[in-house]
Amino acid sequence: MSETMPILYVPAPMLRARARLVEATDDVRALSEKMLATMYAAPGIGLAAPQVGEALRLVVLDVSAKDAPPNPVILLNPEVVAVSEDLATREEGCLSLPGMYADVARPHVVRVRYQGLDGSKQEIEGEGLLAACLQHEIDHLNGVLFIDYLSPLKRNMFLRKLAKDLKRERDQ
Ligand code: GNR
Ligand code: NI
Repeated sequence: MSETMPILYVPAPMLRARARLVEATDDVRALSEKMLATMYAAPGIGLAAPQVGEALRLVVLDVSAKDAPPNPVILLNPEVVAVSEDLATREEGCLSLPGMYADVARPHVVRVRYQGLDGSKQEIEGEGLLAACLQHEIDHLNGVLFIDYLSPLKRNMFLRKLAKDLKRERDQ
């Protein structure tokens, strides 16, 4: 397996930046391999380049079940092009907010246009967990985190708890 990368935690400014378009280059292919290794090691079901310190519109994900064969997907410049009217609520977590989980309502189905690692145009339609993951990762490319969908009270509670948890970890 490829080498892993350190994951940035809130409040790293990179997590609030807008990421730049990427081209299908060898560097981006190498980065996507390292991101997949980082995501699987975490473990997580998705990872966006800003979470590993690269302000690029690059996402990796794998929502396959634990007992199923791996199904890595790499998306360059993903964009949501259609969403269902119906919403689904599920509990989300984020590798950049370790230990924090909250219910988030999002469109149940999304269609996403992106480029593959060879630069080819692709589309993927996802529902359920895949839809939530696609939207969560694309949000990262725009500096948006799942806690932004919570009430300010709940968000601030999370942020204070996270700061405390991370300080405790540093001081240990
Ligand atoms: O591992 C992750 N799980 C998850 C669960 C529900 C909705 C979205 C996600 S993505 C998250 C990994 C992550 O932080 N990706 O940016
Ligand atoms: Ni995340």
